[in-house]
Amino acid sequence: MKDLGKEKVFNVASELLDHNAAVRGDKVAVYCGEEKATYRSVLENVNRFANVLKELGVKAGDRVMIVLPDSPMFIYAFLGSIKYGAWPIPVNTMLNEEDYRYMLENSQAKVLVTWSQSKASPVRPEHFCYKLLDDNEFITLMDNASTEAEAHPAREDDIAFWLYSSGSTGKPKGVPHKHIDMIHSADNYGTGVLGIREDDICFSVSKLFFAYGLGNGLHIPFRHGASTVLLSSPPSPEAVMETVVTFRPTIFFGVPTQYNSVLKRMNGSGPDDFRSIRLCLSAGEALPPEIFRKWQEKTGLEILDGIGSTEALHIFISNMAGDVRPGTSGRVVPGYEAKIVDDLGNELPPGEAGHLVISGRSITPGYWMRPDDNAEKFIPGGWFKTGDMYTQEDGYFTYQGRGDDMLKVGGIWVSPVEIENTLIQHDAVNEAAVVGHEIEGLSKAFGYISLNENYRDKAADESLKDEILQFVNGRLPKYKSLRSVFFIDELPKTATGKIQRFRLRK
Ligand code: 3UK
Repeated sequence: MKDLGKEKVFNVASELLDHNAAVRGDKVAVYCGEEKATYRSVLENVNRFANVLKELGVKAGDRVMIVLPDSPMFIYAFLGSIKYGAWPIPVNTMLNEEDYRYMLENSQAKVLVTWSQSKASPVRPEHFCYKLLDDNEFITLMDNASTEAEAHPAREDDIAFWLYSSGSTGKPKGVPHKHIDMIHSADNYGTGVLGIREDDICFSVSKLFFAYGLGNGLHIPFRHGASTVLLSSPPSPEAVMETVVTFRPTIFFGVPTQYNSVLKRMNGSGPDDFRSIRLCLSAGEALPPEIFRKWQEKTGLEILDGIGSTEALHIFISNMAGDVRPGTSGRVVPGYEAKIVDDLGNELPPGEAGHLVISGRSITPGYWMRPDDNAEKFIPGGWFKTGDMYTQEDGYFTYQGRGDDMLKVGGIWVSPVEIENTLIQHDAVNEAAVVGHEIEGLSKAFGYISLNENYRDKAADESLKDEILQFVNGRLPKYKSLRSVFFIDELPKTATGKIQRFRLRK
């Protein structure tokens, strides 16, 4: 049966901007340092960006990779690409050249928007046409472009943008999202959990290149005519506190590690600094009850923990204001369904741990060119397997751990394999396995190492441990750094020779 509603022209960039520009054009949509952008000027700059793509000969469906700090330009490039019908792909700004090369190749991006000093900037794959640098002639192109543009006549279920998500093989997977996905998550979570209103000011410590940050800092506030505060610099606790005091946000989003580091710097400051905030949200990894308690003690505010994913675009299970069960991820967000199943897909009774599967309209139609992953993760009947183990009681869902070996550190996926591969580059290292252990309730990466023959007598040597730590941490981005290493005689393995990381976790 044909759903005529879905045949309607629907471009989410227009959906998020046209009405706002018409009814609240002079309202500040984006605060960023000294810069303020009204809804009207956001629309104009989004149109300029769309026109720049047109001038470059970019076609609808071409990929536009965005490696930019949180800034108004990020939003112009992102929504401008969508308006034009190209597919923007915001990517983590903290990666190294090789990561960018992989994603540029994998996505066959035609355009890269970044700045000259970024590690993405030197990459030049063959297919690639244009590099737009936020610190040179690109600015002139923007200045000279028209402030009016026609929206690409997309449909609700057409692809609008991609994100990248790390997989268990360690190679990031392209996650396409549809035009309607942003509206769906902004309505479900924005209304159902945040109760967001026009006069709210959102501040997301998590950056826009995460699905979490993108919703918090862009499509949720824009969908509801609210405002967003962007912090371009890395979110040190000092910068976070200063941003809160300067811009007086009403809704505050972070991952548990960020709450923890703000808590540790909060000496002297107290409820007063946070008095503008009416809601605090957390996602990315489970929020330890201890952090919930300390935060409430210091600020008087509850933190609402919720689980989301890149594939679902945003949060699908969450605690609600006035109904928090610390240590749980809360209840299903209206608009989604969730159940816990055994290995065969049978639903389990309350209290039993199993695989969390979800359904809802904002879920990706499938990974880009990953048929095996798609076959594994998308279950007939419209269910998506999150890869997480959960229990459920009285409708409250509790996280039990990952079904695979990926680590979440600071809310970001870290592949053990990548760190292991760096570890074994050290002369002393024979084999290595990396697992997460909890420190004060938060997951950190630890390395287990068997030493090469000629280093075996150094097994008790603390300075060798330090040397290896410095070696590996100096070669990887900071968020992938190891907390410490342990020497063991031999790594636990299966009969087929696969490292059994779960045995080291215990
Ligand atoms: C884990 C959690 C326990 C879980 C995300 C909010 O984190 C996000 O997306 P990712 O694709 O990772 C998804 C995975 O992260 N996770 C996330 N939140 C929680 N585990 N408690 C939580 N509250 O393993 C999940 O499968 O990076 C979070 C909104 C959008 C997002 N993309």
